[in-house]
Amino acid sequence: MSLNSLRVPPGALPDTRLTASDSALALVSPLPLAPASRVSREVVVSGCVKRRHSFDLGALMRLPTQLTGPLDVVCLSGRTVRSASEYKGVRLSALLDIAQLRLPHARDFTRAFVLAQGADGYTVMFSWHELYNTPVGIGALVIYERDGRPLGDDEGGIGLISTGDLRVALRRVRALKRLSVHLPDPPTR
Ligand SMILES: Nc1nc2c(c(=O)[nH]1)N[C@H]1C(S)=C(S)[C@@H](COP(=O)(O)O)O[C@H]1N2
Ligand SMILES: [Mo]
Repeated sequence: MSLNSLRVPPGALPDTRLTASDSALALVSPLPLAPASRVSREVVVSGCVKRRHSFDLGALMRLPTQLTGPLDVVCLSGRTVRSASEYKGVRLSALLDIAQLRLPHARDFTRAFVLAQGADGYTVMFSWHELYNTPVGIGALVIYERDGRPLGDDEGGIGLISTGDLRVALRRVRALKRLSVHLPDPPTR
């Protein structure tokens, strides 16, 4: 299936971010404060993990860093949202390793997946296999710096990126708040 055949219908594109209540708020709020729904200073790892874990900026910076190198952030439409020379962060799998997956039965991992959610509810999925068994996992990063500067409130603070994706903008989650590990029931016959 080609990327184009995967395109969602016009109007369903996740490009529009201002909700009606956000714009109403903008009218009454004279200060350019970043609303809580648009910025993250902490990521919580929850779900099927042994220890629910919270990582703030300091905790992320103490972990082994990964750099992306030059990167075009391209949306589903093909539009380049931005070009960055470098993002800095830590591997998503490193955070999961610290929280430790709680998967009771042998081979449960083969169907486990992780949902990564932004402060506005925007959610993307990674399978265990993508993260631990394909090159995608190497480039799936929780990021906190772009081009040598901390990700500002206007960029959502702590975020997520997946450099191995064809259209990087989609799993570039701004204001990453939560990583939840899930184990679906296997289908029954
Ligand atoms: N939290 C969050 N992240 C998101 C989105 C969103 O709606 N919410 N939209 C995605 C899409 S479709 C695009 S094109 C890019 C836009 O990137 P930008 O915010 O750097 O312009 O953010 C991606 N990450
Ligand atoms: Mo987009």
